[in-house]
Amino acid sequence: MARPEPYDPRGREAEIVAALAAQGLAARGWFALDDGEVAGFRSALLVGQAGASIWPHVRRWLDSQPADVAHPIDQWASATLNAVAAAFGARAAFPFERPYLPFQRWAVRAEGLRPSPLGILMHPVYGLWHAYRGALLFEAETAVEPPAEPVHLCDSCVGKPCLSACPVEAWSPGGFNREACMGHLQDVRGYRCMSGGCMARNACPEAVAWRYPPEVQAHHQAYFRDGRR
Ligand code: B12
Ligand code: SF4
Ligand code: SF4
Repeated sequence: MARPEPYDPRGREAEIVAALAAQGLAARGWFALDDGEVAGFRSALLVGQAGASIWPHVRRWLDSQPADVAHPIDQWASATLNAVAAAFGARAAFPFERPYLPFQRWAVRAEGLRPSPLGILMHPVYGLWHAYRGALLFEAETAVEPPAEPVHLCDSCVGKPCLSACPVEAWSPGGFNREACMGHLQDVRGYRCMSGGCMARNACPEAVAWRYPPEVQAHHQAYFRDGRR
């Protein structure tokens, strides 16, 4: 099939956004790619989920797959975003691909977000309850305005309860102590974190309506504990 000529992707923005939304995905913001940042590409659209918006789509997709899908969310994202990319002459890039692409830095550029004390970027609407599922890379440049700096909810948070809710104090200003967290999750005492999700993340009083449902959090925790993601 003939390769489409590079075109300004924002000219088709409404179509791209609609194609993503049909799969529970949100266009999170455009950013310019610096020279050679990803060879051959000049602009990109960051793609993510708001709350658990992708979950019904992942479940439906899984119903048509063999029982032993190793990484359900990543494989669904790959199938879904590669199809959208093909329809728009783009290339899809993913947060799980190695070497890792700097998705959080891209989010800072595209959305102006700042990190919470947990390291997870804090969104003014979705709080800690969002994630990046990929980016659509385009060959042509497009006009990109710097993102308006959103309110950083952590600035006005009294007491910062996220920092004191972890039973093994895995979070500190020095970063995330992955070993302490894993040790707890692998112990029977980690039952609450395994079934209902990370207690530190759930201690955040912001964006409660966007919190992932317990079964979604349990899914993520099981993959996290088993080192599968
Ligand atoms: C490896 C990895 C981990 C490792 C190590 C994390 C680490 N801090 O080094 C482990 C397994 C411990 C982990 C845990 C978690 N992770 Co993680 N992880 C990644 C992954 C796949 C690669 C990170 C990386 O090395 N990137 C490459 C470097 C070059 O890019 P970078 O943007 O500069 O990455 C750096 C920043 O993320 C930086 N960082 C952290 N916070 C901030 C904030 C700002 C403003 C900046 C500039 C940088 C920064 O640390 C990274 C390493 O230096 C990313 C996806 C991705 N491709 O980025 C997800 C990602 C960062 N993780 C994510 C999440 C949600 C988690 C968990 C909550 C668990 C989970 N799976 O739900 C925990 C949180 C623990 C924590 N605070 O670190 C999300 C964050 C979403 C968000 N809202 O910000 C990401 C973006 C995945 C996604 N699909 O959305 N993770
Ligand atoms: S509890 Fe407070 S400081 Fe922690 S992530 Fe939520 S808003 Fe930010
Ligand atoms: S999952 Fe549990 S042990 Fe791990 S950081 Fe969160 S609260 Fe702490």
